[in-house]
Amino acid sequence: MDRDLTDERVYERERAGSVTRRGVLRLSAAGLGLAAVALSERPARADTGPIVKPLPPELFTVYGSNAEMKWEAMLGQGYTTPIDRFFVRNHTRTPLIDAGSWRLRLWGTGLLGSPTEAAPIEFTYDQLRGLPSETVAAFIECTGNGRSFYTSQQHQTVIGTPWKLGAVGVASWRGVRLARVLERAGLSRTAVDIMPRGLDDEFITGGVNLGRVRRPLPVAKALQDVLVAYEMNGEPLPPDHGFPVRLVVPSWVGIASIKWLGDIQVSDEPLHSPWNTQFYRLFGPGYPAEGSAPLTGQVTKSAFELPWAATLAAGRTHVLHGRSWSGNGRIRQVQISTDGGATWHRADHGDQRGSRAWLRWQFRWRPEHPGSYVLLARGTDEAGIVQPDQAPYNTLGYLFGAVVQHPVTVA
Ligand SMILES: Nc1nc2c(c(=O)[nH]1)N[C@H]1C(S)=C(S)[C@@H](COP(=O)(O)O)O[C@H]1N2
Ligand SMILES: [Mo]
Repeated sequence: MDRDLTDERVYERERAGSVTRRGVLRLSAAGLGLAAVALSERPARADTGPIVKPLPPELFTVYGSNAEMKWEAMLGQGYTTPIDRFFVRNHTRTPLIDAGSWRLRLWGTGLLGSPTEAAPIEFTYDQLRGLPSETVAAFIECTGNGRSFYTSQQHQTVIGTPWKLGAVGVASWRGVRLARVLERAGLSRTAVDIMPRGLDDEFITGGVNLGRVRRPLPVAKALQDVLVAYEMNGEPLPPDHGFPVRLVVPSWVGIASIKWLGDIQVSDEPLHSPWNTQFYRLFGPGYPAEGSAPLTGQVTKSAFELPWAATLAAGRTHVLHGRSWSGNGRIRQVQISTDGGATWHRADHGDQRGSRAWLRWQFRWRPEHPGSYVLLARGTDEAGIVQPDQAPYNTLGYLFGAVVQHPVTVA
């Protein structure tokens, strides 16, 4: 595989090269102005690497500060992804935060009285936990999930972590509605954008400090279904997934779900950060120089709960398991092909738990003859979107929604 694709730092340097001079000035000014809040809240941590939890090779493939789940690790599991195998995507490293001294701070011109960053409205961890809670099953998926297939299936060069399909997981998230927190903080009717920001280290790339990870979210989405989450699968959020509190922005690109949430700027004007200007847009032929509009919803995808590549016995019936999901809502149907797409058969499935998670399915397959096979799974979502054969090319390799060709040896 191309060297650029396996090295996250090369990826970041490449992207930094495309920042305009004006962009750099604006961004570093923002980075400086916003840098000071978090430091006192973060105790020093032992240098255990960018991710805290164990990353055994039977569960994960590791790329620097990121780790993707191996899909065979979902075989025999329940509806949600257990925490021990949920993928991790860190721009820098997992911070260890003390929930007792932690505060969620809200400020900006979109709140009544325009509280400033220096004198924000604050919530403690216990105050948030004391508000009425809600639990939602939702996937979080990296925008670049499936990126490596641009190269292996479409012979295109893309920049970024070469994920297969494992940069996705579904958890049962519990927390308080962001709408309720904004209401309590005094949301003004003139507010248009919010900018949640993490307490992890500032992100430095190509010698440019882009400040702490933050990405604007329109108020309309913030009020719709976003959760300020403090529990994952019934446990307090683990450090790698955002302890003490993260946003869960259902159905949207993973970057929206800011971990280690420290503050939220609420603004009566549109907000910008590198995470909605430089990154998380579509760039390349057919797109304007500044890229597409900022990305929002995820595309439809399907994955088999099989090793990559898998080996199966000839002359026996195998029950193939898998899952399909879509940013557009529920999955209506899943079709399987074992002959390279010449014929398609409906997979069996039950009901999907909610419209923001995934559908589990199975398909019985009896390969009679030894040899090399390619398995295909193709989902159709409730918007009628059928996974295509080709994903539209973009240089950063986002939103790979084409049918993935899963290699299997029958022996
Ligand atoms: N503060 C902060 N939030 C973040 C990130 C980060 O590096 N820092 N990564 C984002 C990206 S790109 C993704 S895909 C998801 C990954 O969530 P997970 O690590 O819990 O799977 O978190 C998002 N939230
Ligand atoms: Mo991501």
